[in-house]
Amino acid sequence: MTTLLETPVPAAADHLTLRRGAARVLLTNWTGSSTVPSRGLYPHQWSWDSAFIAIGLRHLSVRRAQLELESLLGAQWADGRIPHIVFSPAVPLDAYFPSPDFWRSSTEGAPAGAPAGTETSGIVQPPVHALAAWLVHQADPETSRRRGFLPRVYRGLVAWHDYLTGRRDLGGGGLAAMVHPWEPGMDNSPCWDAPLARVKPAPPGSYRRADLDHGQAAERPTDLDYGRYVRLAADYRDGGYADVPGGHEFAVEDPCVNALLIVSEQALARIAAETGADPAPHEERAARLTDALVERLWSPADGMFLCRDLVGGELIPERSVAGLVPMIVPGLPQHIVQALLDTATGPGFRLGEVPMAPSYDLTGHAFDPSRYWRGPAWFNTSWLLERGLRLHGHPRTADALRSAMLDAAGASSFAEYVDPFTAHARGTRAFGWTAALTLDLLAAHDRTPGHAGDPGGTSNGVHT
Ligand code: 9WN
Repeated sequence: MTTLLETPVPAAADHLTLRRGAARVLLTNWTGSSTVPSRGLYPHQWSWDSAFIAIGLRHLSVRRAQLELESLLGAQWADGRIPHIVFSPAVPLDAYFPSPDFWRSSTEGAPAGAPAGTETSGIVQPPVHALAAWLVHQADPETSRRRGFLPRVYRGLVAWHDYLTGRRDLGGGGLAAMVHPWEPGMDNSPCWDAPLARVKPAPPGSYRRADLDHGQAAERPTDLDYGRYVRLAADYRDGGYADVPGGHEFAVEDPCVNALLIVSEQALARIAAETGADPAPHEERAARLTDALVERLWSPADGMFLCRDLVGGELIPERSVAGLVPMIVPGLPQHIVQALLDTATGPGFRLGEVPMAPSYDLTGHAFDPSRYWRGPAWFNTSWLLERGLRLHGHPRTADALRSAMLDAAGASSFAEYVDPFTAHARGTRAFGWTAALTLDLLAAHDRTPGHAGDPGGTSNGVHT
C-alpha cells in the first residue's frame, strides 16, 4: 500500500511542495525529543543522522533542532563517546538488530562509563555534531543565547572530540580510528572488504537480521558482511568496549570521519568564542588534524584521500566518496584542493555529469549502482561536497549539484539513497537526513541573491 509519505513528488515540483514534503517527513519521524532516520528500518536515534537532521530541523523549529542534539548528548558515555544508537525503550526488541540486549551497554559498557539509565550501542559514528550545534545556533542566535544552548552542549562536545583524538588515536599518528564498519557510517563500503576478510563471521543462526523485513536484499549488505559486523561488535562488547592500540581486528582511519572532525573542531572554536571560552586550543587541534590527514591519508597517485588499514598498516586502494569529503576542510594545500576537484569531476565520480556523487568509484571493480555504500549516491555526502565546492570557489558546480539533489529528493520521496546514474530511489523512503538536508538546501537557495552565489560566506568550513 502506498502511504502519503511515499507519494512521489514530481521532479519539477516547486520548492513549496518540496519544503512541505520534507517537513512532513521530519514531523512524522519526530518522537518527542529526537528524530528517527526511518519509522520502519531505523526506529531509534542514530548519532550522525541526528546531527544532519538538526541542520535541517533548524529551518522548521530551532527548539526541536536543539533538543535533537541535546537528547543525543544525554546518552553520552563518561569516556566522552557519543554512541551511534540511542535505543528507545518503547520500540520492541525485534524491530532492529542489533538490539539493546545485544549491546548491553548499561552493564558491559559500565567500565567505559556508559550511562546506567539509557541503553545505547557501544560504537560511534562520524563527528558532525559540533558543526550541527554551531549551525543550529546560527539559525537563531537570540533564542540560542536565551536558552543557553551553546554553553549546555559545549562541554559534551569537547569531551567527544577528546575521546576521538585521545583513546581513538589507535594509530598514534594524530587521527581518530574507527573499530567497526558501522562507525564511519558507510557500512559496506568496498574500502572495508580487505580488512573485513580477516574477520571470522558469527554463525548465521546466531542472530536474525531485521533490516531485510524492510529493505530489499540487493540494496543491503550481504549476509557474509553481517556475520562479520556481528562478530566485531560482540568482540568489542566482550572486551568492555575498551579501546586498545593493537587490540582490534578491524581498525581504520577514514578521511570523511577525520575531515568532519576538523570542521567540527573549527565549529568548536567558534562555540568557545561565543561562550567566553578560549578558541585557540580548538584552532590548534584543527590545524594538527589537517596536517595529520594529509600526511597519513593523502594519495597523490589517486588524486584523493584513501582509508588506512591500521592492522595491515597500508592505505586501502579503494576509491570511495569518503576520500573526496575533505573538500570541506578550509586549510588544505591548494594543490590538494585542485586534485580533489579534478577527481570529483573525472571519470570515477563524474560530478556535474551524473545527478549526484556516487558513494564509490563508478569505474571501480566493486561498483554496484544499487547496493548501499558500494555505488549509490547519498544525500549527506553530496551535501558535504556541495559545501566543499562553495568553500573553494566553485558556485556553479555547487548550484548544479544542489538542483540535482533537490530534484532527486522530491522525485524519490526522500529516499535513503539513489542510483547514481538515474537518481531512482533505493533503500528506504521518507528518510530523515534526506528530508532535513533538502530543507537546508532550499533555505540556502532562497537566501542566495539571484540563486547564484553562496550566502553565508565561504572563508571557512562552518558557514551557515
Ligand atoms: C547501522 C541510520 C544508519 C546510518 C548509516 C547507514 C545505516 C545502520 C544499518 O543506517 O547503518 O548503523 O543498520 O545499516 O549506513 O550511515 O547512520 O540511518
